[in-house]
Amino acid sequence: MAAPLVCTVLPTYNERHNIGPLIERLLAVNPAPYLVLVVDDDSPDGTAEEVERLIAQRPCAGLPEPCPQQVRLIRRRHERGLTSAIQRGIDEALDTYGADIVTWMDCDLSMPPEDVPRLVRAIVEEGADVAVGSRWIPGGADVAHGAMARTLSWIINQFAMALLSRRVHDYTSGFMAVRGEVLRRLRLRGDYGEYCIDLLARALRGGYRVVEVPYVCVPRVSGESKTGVDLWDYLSKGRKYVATVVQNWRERGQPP
Ligand SMILES: Nc1nc2c(ncn2[C@@H]2O[C@H](COP(=O)(O)OP(=O)(O)OP(=O)(O)O)[C@@H](O)[C@H]2O)c(=O)[nH]1
Ligand SMILES: [Mg+2]
Repeated sequence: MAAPLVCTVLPTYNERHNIGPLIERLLAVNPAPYLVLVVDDDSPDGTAEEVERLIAQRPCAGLPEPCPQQVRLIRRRHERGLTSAIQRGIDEALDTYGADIVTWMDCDLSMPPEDVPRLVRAIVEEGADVAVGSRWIPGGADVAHGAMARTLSWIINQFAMALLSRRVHDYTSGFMAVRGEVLRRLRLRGDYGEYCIDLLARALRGGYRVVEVPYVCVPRVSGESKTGVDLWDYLSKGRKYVATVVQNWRERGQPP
């Protein structure tokens, strides 16, 4: 059987200093056929220009044959938002490139790119439909965030486990690999991190095999967090997370 085409979607807003090292590290560990799709929302810091520079330096830039490892940029000029950016990348990966597996992650280098092949292996070798990076199972950890953020994450995950399923311990991970056919059926819902709770809940409800892969979340290398640093930022995002858990609990028994 031919090797599956794996595509990593990278949603970016102001990640100029992180995006180059992230792409290089991804290309170093993911065997061909492999595609990186950056979805940038017209970042004022020049993230898109940085990606264009990198693409121009690629060994197969300008050649008619497609690269076995490609890097592509989608630049959204009039749209913003994490969930819609990831969905845009997923659509492009499936419809334009025919990806078999789509992965995505934050671009702040908090999620080690070297762990992407482990997520992919969970699908290819262990038969998972959805592989999710987890900080809250043995081997995983969060050394990036302070006590307040970790406590809020623990509370929301306990709540999600109590109402939805204990098969997942990190509902707010955002570090995932998913089979293309699952993503053709389940489109992302939400604005920010709540899409992850929602997708995992619906995948479980739909009978898909969800596997957790431990990973260690490390501090952002450069630039600023979009979630925020104070309690108010966390609570206003947390409200949506709680609402998403409750919505999925209400939808239990319904098709995903
Ligand atoms: N395209 C796009 N990407 C976004 C947008 N908002 C955030 N991102 C990206 O989404 C990822 C997560 O953002 P972060 O700033 O790391 O926020 P976070 O992971 O929720 O918060 P921290 O835990 O503090 O890192 C990063 O790759 C951002 O660049 C957006 O509106 N559009
Ligand atoms: Mg982050």
